[in-house]
Amino acid sequence: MRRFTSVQDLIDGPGLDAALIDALEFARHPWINTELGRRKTVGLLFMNPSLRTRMSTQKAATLMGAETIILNAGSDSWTLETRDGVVMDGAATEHIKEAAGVMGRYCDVLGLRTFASLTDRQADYQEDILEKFIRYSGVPVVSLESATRHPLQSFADLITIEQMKRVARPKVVLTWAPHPKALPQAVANSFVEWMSHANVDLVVTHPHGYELAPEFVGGVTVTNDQDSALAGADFVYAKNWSAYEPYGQILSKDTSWTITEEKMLLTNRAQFMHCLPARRNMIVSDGVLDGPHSIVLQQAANRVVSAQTVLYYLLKGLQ
Ligand code: AN0
Ligand code: CP
Repeated sequence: MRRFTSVQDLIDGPGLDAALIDALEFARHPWINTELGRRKTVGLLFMNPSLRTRMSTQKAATLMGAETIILNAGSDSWTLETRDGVVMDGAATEHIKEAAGVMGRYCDVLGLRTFASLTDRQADYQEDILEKFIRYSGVPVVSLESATRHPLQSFADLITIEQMKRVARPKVVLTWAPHPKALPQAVANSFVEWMSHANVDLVVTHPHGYELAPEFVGGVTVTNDQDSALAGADFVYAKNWSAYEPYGQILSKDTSWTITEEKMLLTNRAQFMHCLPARRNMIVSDGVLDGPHSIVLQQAANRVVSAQTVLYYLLKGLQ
């Protein structure tokens, strides 16, 4: 495998079923393959904040025996220009072209976090920055959340559902929930994309106006009635996202969409999921997040597993 930017890279590489089997094996035995990354360097470039992605990917690299170098663009490295052909007379000091090229000289595998601008939909949905980073670095790249997807998160979510499901084909509900700031669609897009390839019944629910991009939700069951979506759910995955049209806008902060204990009573004793960070009592009530059906920490733990499995394939590809 030469890159990991969406579920398609696993489908075209080892296959999704094989990747899930390998992931479950890494979850049980994290230290079984510490030689593959020996004398290899994994570089991680963050253009946005992170807790889980940063720590779990570093830990995953350590489990594979690799060194890591982590840079936060704009704070511990230079601010980066990403547009082509511009006169760099503004805040940005270095172009992503050189920055990626230089990092590719130091590192065998690179990770990049680059959130959606939420202003230029075309650039975001073409994955302009991620694609430039891939092109100019010359080494295998793993997405640490790009403008339209968060595949390491979705892979961890799939692993978690596989570990926790009580029926062969669970009902999984992705529900929009309110948030005070405009957030990307990446986590939701990606979750839908991965669940569409999984053995689950997926239902997406959101208020009017929060329709996700057609290339992600085409063929998926979508309803604006949250209560009917929650009926019989085995997993409830809450997430906020801003509108796709008008792009990046907040259309609602309606807290009747917050996941509460009352809402969870509509489900089939569903397990609660969120990628974190989560705003308490906006996205989800304290009672649900602190309650016995919350599996958010297991999801976070599985971020190590998804990153380890992906690094395993990328490092194998270097041999
Ligand atoms: C980001 C998002 O929604 O894409 C990262 C989630 C993993 N969340 C926030 O910025 C709060
Ligand atoms: N879930 C997730 O990606 O968290 P961070 O933004 O903290 O990395």
